[in-house]
Amino acid sequence: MNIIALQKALPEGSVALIVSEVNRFYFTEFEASDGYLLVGKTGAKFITDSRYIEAATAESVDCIVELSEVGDEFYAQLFDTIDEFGGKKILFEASRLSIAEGERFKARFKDYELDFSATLDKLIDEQRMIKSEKEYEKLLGAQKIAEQALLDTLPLIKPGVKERDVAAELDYRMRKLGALGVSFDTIAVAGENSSKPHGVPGDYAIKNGDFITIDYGAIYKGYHSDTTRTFAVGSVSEEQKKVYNIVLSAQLAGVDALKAGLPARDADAVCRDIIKAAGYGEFFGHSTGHGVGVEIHELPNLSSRAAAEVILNIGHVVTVEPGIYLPGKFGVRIEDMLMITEDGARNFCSLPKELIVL
Ligand SMILES: [Mn+2]
Repeated sequence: MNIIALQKALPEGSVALIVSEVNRFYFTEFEASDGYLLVGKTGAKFITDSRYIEAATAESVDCIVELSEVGDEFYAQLFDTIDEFGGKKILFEASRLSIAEGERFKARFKDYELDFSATLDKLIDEQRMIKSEKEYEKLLGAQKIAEQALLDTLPLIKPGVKERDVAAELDYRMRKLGALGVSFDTIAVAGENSSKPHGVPGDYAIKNGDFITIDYGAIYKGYHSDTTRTFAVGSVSEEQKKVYNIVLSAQLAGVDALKAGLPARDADAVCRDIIKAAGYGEFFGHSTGHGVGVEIHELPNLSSRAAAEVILNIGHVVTVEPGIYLPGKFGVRIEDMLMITEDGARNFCSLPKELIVL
């Protein structure tokens, strides 16, 4: 369906030449490190090499699959396809093409007009933001795996256990439960390390009275999940409780505010204003959330820097993840992933959010 939607949106006489791995996957639903996807108004062809041809032929959707020719014949193959699709202008993914690749295409594609502007990126980004029911199911599949893995890992978190062991357990369990991989390097940071929003799990052994923040996700059928929870271990101080509850109220308000028509920057402001009003504004440095899909970070961004025209729409999948980080002390972040629906937003995440003391 994704190829068909792009075909509808393409300007007459243009052919999109998609070379990035992520967008090839998005459109063909087939993962390969090599390939060229040509999409014109009247057809779509995925050209790939012998390592992938058998699987690509069986699994790619809405396009013809062809084995790539070698040498100069390869370019003849591209030109034949472009001509067949009536292409005069070739649109490239400007934001994903290297300058070297662009130069290579310029040298070869003498008889066509080449468009390295943002035209194609805009079409693709607009489309990728709106998730279908099928994509929703894949994202939910990723989330379910991630949640089960965390629930299975929690009993192992206790004083003396190292951050890296928590991260490794979580990754292992996600794989065992069917994840193709992890969404990004799992963050499991405890004690003072938890004040670093994207800290790296190391040899630090968890102590009684620590917070541990776990930010992680699973990849399922090419789609990512993204969740963060902060837990207390053994005991919790009044200051920890206070900060946790400020983040929690900001996160709940952010989740509650999500709806079609809301400017992305306003979604950020809902969370930020609560943290500011509580006196912790300077300790919440990152943006409130981001889109998720075939990439862990995609559009739209829930950010104070988002343009006023960025408006949440039905089908957008975004995270809401405010945090407070007190250097040398501790940090708290709570993150859910949600899809904007006709009547608000559907939360992928069903993990509890109230402060849990492990
Ligand atoms: Mn995130």
